[in-house]
Amino acid sequence: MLASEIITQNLDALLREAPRHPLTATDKWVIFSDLHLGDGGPNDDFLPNADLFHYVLEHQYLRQGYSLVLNGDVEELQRYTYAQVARRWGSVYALFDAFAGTGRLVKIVGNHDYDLILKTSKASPYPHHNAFVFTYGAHQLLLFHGHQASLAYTRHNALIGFFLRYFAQPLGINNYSVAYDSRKQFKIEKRVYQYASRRKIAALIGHTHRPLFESMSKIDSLKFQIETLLRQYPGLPAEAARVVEKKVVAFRNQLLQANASRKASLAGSSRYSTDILIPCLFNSGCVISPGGMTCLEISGESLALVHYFDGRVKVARPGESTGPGVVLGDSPYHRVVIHQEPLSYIFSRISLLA
Ligand SMILES: [Mn+2]
Repeated sequence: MLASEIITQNLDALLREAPRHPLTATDKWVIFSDLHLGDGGPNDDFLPNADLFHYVLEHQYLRQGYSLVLNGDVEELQRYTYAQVARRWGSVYALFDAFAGTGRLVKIVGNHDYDLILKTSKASPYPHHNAFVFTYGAHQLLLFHGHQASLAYTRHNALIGFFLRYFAQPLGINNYSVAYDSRKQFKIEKRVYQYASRRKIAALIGHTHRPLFESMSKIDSLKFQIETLLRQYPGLPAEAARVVEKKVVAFRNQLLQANASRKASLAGSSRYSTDILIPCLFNSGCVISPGGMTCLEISGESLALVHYFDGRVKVARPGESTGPGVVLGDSPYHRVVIHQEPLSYIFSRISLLA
């Protein structure tokens, strides 16, 4: 069987077997992935953004009545035991407990925390899923971590528990995952994109650590917004024109910064096919970027890609910054909405274009 057929079967099974939740006007959800919680030591990828994550999850989401989806790679169990992670990050688990206690937590497994669903680590108190589906009328938004679109994992799937238990850990083989290599990222994104457009659904993943909105990277998204504004500009009354001018300049500066920080590589490209771009692929990014963290939000029947960062941290990669945004309370943390669209608009475009 062809690789693409195996992956299609895999993703069809996820779509068929996932728990479903119908979205309504009052639903408020936040989706985070790729926290990679470790033991708090110097190699713990979560540590640098731990305070940012804790603050935002508590103030911005728990207290404001959101439900939480954790879309995989929450625990870094390829390098640490669950007990080590739970011991160090009790304060984070206390927040997860608060969501779970009111029925507001959905936890999905990724490739780095896969053994939680195999029950090899019995300590985790939460149910674990391979995927989750939001329905919106007849439309479907499929949430899964994303590694299922890689054939390496597909081949391992049947044996993965056995492999982890009896070979990987005793031999000290921790990492058979994708490197964050842009060609591999692109391949996974492309497969999920092709699957979602063929099934006329929206797919929401993590795994590649690259935030995407409507199949577009941040660079594409900025270009798109500049174009949209320029189309509105001619014939605007003076006052509205000035608002648009300011926005275009701000987006233009962000775009120049973003372009300067990364070479024109696959990582900046949205071209999954030579045909029209279908707005069917979303990625929440990750919590462990040096430039802060990103997530996806559903509220008021809209979907938004949001970036949070610590204003005190001088970012090594300026392209990650997205403008000052809004400062949260008296914290050093900033919130920037990168892109937001109504669900009805997203789904009607998928239906019509795919
Ligand atoms: Mn992953």
